[in-house]
Amino acid sequence: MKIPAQVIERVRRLRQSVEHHNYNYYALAAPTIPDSEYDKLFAELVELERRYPQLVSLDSPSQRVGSAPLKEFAQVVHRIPMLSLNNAFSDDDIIAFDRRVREGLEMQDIEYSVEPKFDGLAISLAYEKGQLVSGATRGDGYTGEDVTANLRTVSVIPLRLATRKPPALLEVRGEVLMLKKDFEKLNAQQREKKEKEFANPRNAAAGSLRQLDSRITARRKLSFFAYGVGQVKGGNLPEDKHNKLMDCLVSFRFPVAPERQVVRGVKGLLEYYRRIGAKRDKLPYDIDGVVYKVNDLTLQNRLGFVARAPRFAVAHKFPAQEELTEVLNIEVSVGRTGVLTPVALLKPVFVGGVTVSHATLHNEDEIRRKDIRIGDTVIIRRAGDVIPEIVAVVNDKRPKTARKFVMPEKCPVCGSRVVRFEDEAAARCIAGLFCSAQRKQALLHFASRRAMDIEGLGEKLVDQLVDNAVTRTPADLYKLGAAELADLERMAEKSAANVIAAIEKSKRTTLPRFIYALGIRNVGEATAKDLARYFGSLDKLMQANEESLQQVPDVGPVVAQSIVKFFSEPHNREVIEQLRARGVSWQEGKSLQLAATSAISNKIFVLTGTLPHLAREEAKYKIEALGGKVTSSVSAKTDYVVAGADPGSKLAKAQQLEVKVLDEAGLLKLLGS
Ligand code: D41
Repeated sequence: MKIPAQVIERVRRLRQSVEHHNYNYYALAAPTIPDSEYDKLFAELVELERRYPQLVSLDSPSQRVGSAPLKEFAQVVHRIPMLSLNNAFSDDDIIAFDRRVREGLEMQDIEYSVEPKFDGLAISLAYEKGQLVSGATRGDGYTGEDVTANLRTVSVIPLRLATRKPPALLEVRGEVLMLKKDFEKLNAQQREKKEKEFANPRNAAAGSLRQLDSRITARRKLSFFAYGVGQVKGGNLPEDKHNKLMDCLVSFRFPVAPERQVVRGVKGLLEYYRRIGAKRDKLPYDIDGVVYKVNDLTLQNRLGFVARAPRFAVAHKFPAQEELTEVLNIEVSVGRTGVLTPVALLKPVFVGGVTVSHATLHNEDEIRRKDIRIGDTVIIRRAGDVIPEIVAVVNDKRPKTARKFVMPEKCPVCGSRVVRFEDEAAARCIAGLFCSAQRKQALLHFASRRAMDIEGLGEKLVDQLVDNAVTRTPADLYKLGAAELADLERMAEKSAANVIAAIEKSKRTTLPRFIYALGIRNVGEATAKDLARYFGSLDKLMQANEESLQQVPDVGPVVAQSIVKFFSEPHNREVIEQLRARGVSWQEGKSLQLAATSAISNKIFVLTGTLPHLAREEAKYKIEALGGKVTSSVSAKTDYVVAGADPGSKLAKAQQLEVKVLDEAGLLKLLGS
């Protein structure tokens, strides 16, 4: 059957297009079309190849689907050994490396090619006359395993070099890895299938590459970056500079680290290290350092090797973000709402730049899912500013004495019953404010900056107040005397006086802050604001039933129920009564029914400078109570700028943008009071 010329052309185009999008996705981590579009192109290619089987060729992207499983991997001897890299951990190590290079070459100011160090698996790819013929793992550097079938499924590895004059033989070396987002997706799938999750992208890549059934590898999304060449015969590859050699690989359509660069001297090296280090968490792949190579290939040869590593290159490692340590115990901490959170007590370990001795385990299900036991050796990770977490257990290191964790049936703090509701992952102590742990947390929350803002009332002080039975409820704070405080351990007279002053100052507050400070379950700062704005007064809020509560924007049945439950508790009503009796007060507003029709509803205000009578918070509250919004910077969208004394640049900006400017009197007039 004769194949129409358009079909041949279309197939050629489709193959090019599919490879192009593979490259964008895996090498640049910047896809330019949605996955669904890619799938359509791929399906069309497969369909044309099904209709015209003569067109199928081994280098079509449709052939990257894997083949029948192998019994075992064959051994491959690397004709040129795949060397290892020496590691360096400090600036001094790098200064010494550069000195050795300069002394070895009797030269100054060396040019280096620098690149990220991918945390993947080193492999070697052999191309004969431009066709991929074999691929192998690094193994011990001298012999590896033949994983050709698996590597053919990695969509970003060229099956054919993009050149008309390919070398007779070209061996390309690089790292196979899994992008962070593909790792997350794979683990989500594993979770769904109730199969074991991978500890990190590197393990996932290793597990995928070492499959005897390449059809499994094909389903895992692997990526690849080239970092060098091995054997070369023929062709005219650049022979002078490493960076030019890499440019040539790019022209053959190999992915090469987009972050690579050429720098000079030790200063250039260290600057690069800091720059990449700062970007590390944002990169689409895991890296564990950077690699520096003398850029001149002739100079590389002159420097040669020591033992199994080149003198011309070094890996400058980042502080490890993952370390092994032991779980000494699993303790339980009680939070403000009574939730019992298991916390792993760890043998202290230095990871990601800090010493870690605790890791939260979230809840029982999480412990069961990861099968973490007391005595286990675990992988602990700390990435960026994220709270340290246990990634996985090292199963072969589990001692016989390892013990499973059991959630206590009694609260470890107050001894009350612990319950776990069916629809919740959390176990809770049911004692509420009778539990001293919950009382402490409730007090800390009450005093926190965004609630009543009592400066100086921190964890240590609250612990003492509660443990010595000086303070049981937030209302008790307002009858504290300086003498009582000064009696406490480590409390100087001066700081006692400061805390008393801060408590006094907090009496004058706003309704949203007060509602938030109560610590009603499911009522955060934003909900507290909405409630205050809607009801205008605490009494109205306290009287509201579930139905009227759900009239408030963003308040659903769960939140409404928590609120009703909170205010129906006699103890809570009593504490609120005492707080008011002891002088806690705020300006009440009108309810939203009025605000909806007010002149300022949805108008945008910016406050600047000091107003003669109103505190900033009060002015803000009054505006918001009538449905206005207060933002912090002046733009063309601003309706009013309210300016007091020493207004600063916001006033100038308002005048420049011709935004209406009000003084305090003007504001009050507008608000109708
Ligand atoms: O990204 C890497 N992991 C990486 C590894 C890299 N960027 N460059 C490397 N360069 C070399 C030399 C200088 C020996 C050609 C390497 C490795 N080697 C390497 N990877 C695993 C063992 C050695």
